[in-house]
Order: sequence, then structure tokens, then C-alpha cells
Amino acid sequence: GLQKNLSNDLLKPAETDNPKNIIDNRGNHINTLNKTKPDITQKAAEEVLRSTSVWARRSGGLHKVMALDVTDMPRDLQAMGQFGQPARVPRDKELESRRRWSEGYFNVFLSEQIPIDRAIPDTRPQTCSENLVHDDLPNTSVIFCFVDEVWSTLLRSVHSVLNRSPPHLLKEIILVDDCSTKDYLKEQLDVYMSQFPKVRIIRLKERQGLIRARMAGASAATGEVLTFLDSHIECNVGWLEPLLERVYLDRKKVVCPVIEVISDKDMSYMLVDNFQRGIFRWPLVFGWSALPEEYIRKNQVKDSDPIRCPVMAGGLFSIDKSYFYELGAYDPGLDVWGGENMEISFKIWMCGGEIEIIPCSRVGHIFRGDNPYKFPKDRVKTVERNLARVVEVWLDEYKEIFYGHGYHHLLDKSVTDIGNLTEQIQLREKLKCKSFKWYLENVYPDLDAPLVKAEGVIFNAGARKCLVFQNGIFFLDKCDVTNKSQQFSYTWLRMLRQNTSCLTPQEMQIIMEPCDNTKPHLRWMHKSGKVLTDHVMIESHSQPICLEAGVKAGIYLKNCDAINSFQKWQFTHYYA
Ligand code: UD2
Ligand code: MN
Repeated sequence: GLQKNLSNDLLKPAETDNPKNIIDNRGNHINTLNKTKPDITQKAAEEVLRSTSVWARRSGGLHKVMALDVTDMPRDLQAMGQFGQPARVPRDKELESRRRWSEGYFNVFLSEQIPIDRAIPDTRPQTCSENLVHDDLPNTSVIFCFVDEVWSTLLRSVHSVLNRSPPHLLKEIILVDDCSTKDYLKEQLDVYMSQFPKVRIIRLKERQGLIRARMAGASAATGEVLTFLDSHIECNVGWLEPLLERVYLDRKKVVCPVIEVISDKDMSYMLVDNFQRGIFRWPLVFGWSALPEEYIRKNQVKDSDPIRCPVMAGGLFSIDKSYFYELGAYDPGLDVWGGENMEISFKIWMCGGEIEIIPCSRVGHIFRGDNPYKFPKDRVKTVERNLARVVEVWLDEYKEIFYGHGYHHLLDKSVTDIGNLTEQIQLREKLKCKSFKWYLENVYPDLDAPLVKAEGVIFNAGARKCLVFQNGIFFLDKCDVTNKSQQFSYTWLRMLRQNTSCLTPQEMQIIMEPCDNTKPHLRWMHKSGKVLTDHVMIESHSQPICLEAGVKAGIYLKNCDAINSFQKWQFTHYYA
């Protein structure tokens, strides 16, 4: 048969017991062994496999992941950092290595000492060896965006892809230079890369930031799948096929390798814990979280099983190219760095796709303490603004939780201009994406996301009665949890809300006004359980002013008094 004739023995289809009975997720019969194969010379076969996999596309067979690694036999066994071992800075080079740290915010000196194509330990879980992938996987364009990347790490990234990807699956490598300032990234890079016909370099005339740089790479890509990688990574053995396999099974699967750690200090390749999911915590901070033991046991999760992730880390993933565009790519209004992983994650899940980490695919990444490039505008403001765009488009009513975690200031349009969102909102409508509520319930049910900080009736400790708003006036009455006019909530933006109206101070009285999150004078300080904190205080006054129950059931604003129980208020429920 075709595959067996290939000199590369690794292309051999795996032996399956009864191939006739295997049906893949697309409903195709997976049947290699019984198929009559066209009579085709080895050279032609290789050519076909290399170019478009036309023949393979019809065959639908399976094989074991190719253990392809040209660094299996490393050139220099004694080299520093070989096999992913920690490298050591010689005594007399310590100063130099420290001085050069800021070129990349990792040990740039050591990176230069270790081979550009070093071997690293194959860290795949044992069970990966049993996994099969299709012969007719789609090919991919690998896209590296970089700005002022260190020479040695950029090269090591590219070599790891060239050396450890089956050639017929690697359509091309696109290097997108996001307007680097370093000289070596110009002619020197062109010359170096010209020895690899698959490598193309795109140069952006203006600094676009990684989000728009990735889109520039995508629009130049000719492969069927886009694979985005950071420019300081090392792909491990067999990294590509398990990713492409998932995309092949379902083009709406967006898949990430396990991101392992290349030490910023000694460049060693470090294995990470299994069963890690990509998650976020408020206010949209990315993090990792292990699947609960209980869940692993109950579902008999194997260490090679794909792991569904509420969000992806952002840097390393494969996505079907046409699906990427169907999703509207990234919001092009996102600048420089940050937040785009949240945007694409919410978009994928809410609009019908899935995000998975594939444990049989592993890529090392240098995590750095600082960005070795400049932000055209303020770094913090750039990231905040990106997040605000994401939140406004995707979070629905849950966006208050985000703003309530220290981002109140983003609501003030005179301070932060988050730009126009019309196209993003239209896209969400066009794609008929589900709500954020759906996402929380179905994709990330373990996230704590109470819509308000507190709610219920508000009990006054002095009067031993509850606050009522009825027929346009406030008064106190016997507490009645079923009475709608006693129901209030304390929101993430610290407003006291009943339906769409909010408690508003006016002189030393209170009135109801339509809620408006952008108005700071509607905010009240209130925390339960601590001295003074059961008070309800106006935030905007220079001296502390508190809500007080009057003797004749009226409500007033008075100077705060820590021991006055008529100034103490309690909601029925507190969530945060
Ligand atoms: C993580 C992601 C990164 C991105 C970022 C949030 C991983 C491993 N990394 O931060 O891919 O999703 O979170 O936005 O998941 N770059 C440019 N132009 C710029 C800035 C950066 O091309 O203006 C390049 C940079 O050279 C690098 C890549 O974009 O190759 C990611 O930047 P990073 O490595 O500083 O981000 P990282 O790993 O801290
Ligand atoms: Mn990175």
C-alpha cells in the first residue's frame, strides 16, 4: 500500500483489529487495510502527501502519531541545555548574563549557549502512544508574531516546528514582524530563513500589537488550519498531529497544546501537572485550575484525554482557518497585548465552538516577568481598555462584576474611550451567539458569579424594621420578605437598586432616580459584619455621611456615628 511504501516508516498506519467497523465522527468509515489502493510510485505518493493530501483525503485511514524528531540524534550530546537540562552560567559570565537579562526578560546569555535545535524530553503521558490520528489530516500554517524577539529563541522556536512537524502537515511558517526595532531581525533574519523554503516573513510597517499582527499572519496563510505560537517556544515531539486530529474531527474545536515551562533562569524544560484547565477569575484574570480529583475518578479521565477549557491562555492554539473567519477573527480594536484570549474564548464557546487542551500535544514556553517590548501607550491602560471592549460585547449583565472588581473608572467615558463596538455587537447577533449566562451555566459552572453583592430586605438594627419604597416615598415598616417594595439589591458598582431605580442622595434626604452606572454620586459604601461597615455611607462626600432611620419612620442622611444602631443596616443575603 501507499503508506507502507514510504521510506518514512513512521507513516505506517496503525494495526487495528477490525477496521471495517470503525466510523469516525464525520460518519466516514475508517478502513485502510481492506481498501484497494491506487498503483502509485513512492515518489508520487510522497508528493501527494506533501502537497494537498488528495489521496489521503479519500483514504480516511489511521496511524499512530509520528514520533518525528530530527533531534532524536542530537549533534552535540555534551552541549549546554541539551535534552532540556538546566544550563549554568560560568562564574566569569555572571555579570554579562545579568546585564543581558532585560533584552528578553529571561536568561538571554544562556539561550545563546544552548543548541538552536536541542532535544527536549518527550513529556507526553504514556497513554498517548495508543492514540491514533487520521492519515488525511488538514495541513496548517504556523504563525509566529514577534516584536524584538531575542534571536536565539526565535530561531529555536522555528527549528522546533520544522524538526518536529510532519512535513506534509506543515504548509508554511509565517513570521510576522510587528515592526521590530532590532537590526538583527531585518536582513540577517531574511538571510537565515531563506534556507527554509517553508518560512515566509511578513513585515508590518507600523506596530500593530499582537492581535492585529496575528490577523495579518492569518490573512497571508494558505494552510487549512491556523496554528498560532509565541516566538519563544519549543514544540515537543509529536505536538502537531493530535491538535490537527481534533480540528479534523470537528472544525469548531479550537485546540491548545499543554504549555510547559522553559525556565527563564536556566532554560531547562520543565514538565507541568496534568489535568489543568484554563480558567479566569474576576476581573477576567487568566489562570490554571486542576480538574477536581473527584471528577477525574468519577469520569475515569485518562491523562491523555482532551480537557475542555472555559478560556485559553491565548498564545498557542490551532483553529480551522475558515472557522476563524466565520467567528470574525479577533476584534481588531484590541491593542498591543492582553484580553484577546478572553475575547476569542467567549466567542468560541458562546457561538457554538469548543476549546480543548490536548495533553498529547506539548509545547514549552518561556514565561517572562516583564514584556521586553514597549507599549505605544500606557501598558495598564491598554490592557484595561481591551478588557472593557471584551466585557461590553460579551458579558451581558455580568459585566458589572468585572467593573465592580476595581474597574469602576472604565465606566467614565471622559477618562477611557473604549472605541466603537458596533461591528462586534452586530457580529454577535449575526452569529446568534448564546448568552454569557448560558456560558457560565454550561461551560464554567464552578465560577462564582453572583450578579449583585447583596439583596433582599434591608433591616435597620435600631428601628428593627425594614426599608420600604412605595408610591414615591421611603419609610420603615415591619420586615416582609415577600413585599416587593422592600426588595433592594446592593450592586457590584455599589448602588442600592430597586428594579431599575437607585437610591440617590439629595441634600440630606434620599430620592429614587434611574440607575446609571456612570454616576459616582449614586454609589454607597456598605459592607456587612465589621465595625462601622454595616453603615450605608455616601461615597462622594468629603466627610462620612450615613443613612439613618429617623424616630418617626423617616429616612435621613446624617454624619456617621459608629455606635448609632439606627445607622446600621443589614441585607438578607450577602454574596460577596
Ligand atoms: C500570554 C500569551 C500571549 C498572549 C498574551 C495576552 C501564552 C503562552 N502567551 O502572554 O500569546 O495571548 O497572553 O495577550 O499563552 N507581540 C507582538 N506585538 C506586540 C506584543 C507582542 O507581536 O505588540 C508578540 C510577542 O513577541 C510574542 C507574542 O506576541 O511572541 C505574545 O507576547 P508575550 O510573549 O509577551 O505574551 P505572554 O506570553 O506574556
Ligand atoms: Mn509569551
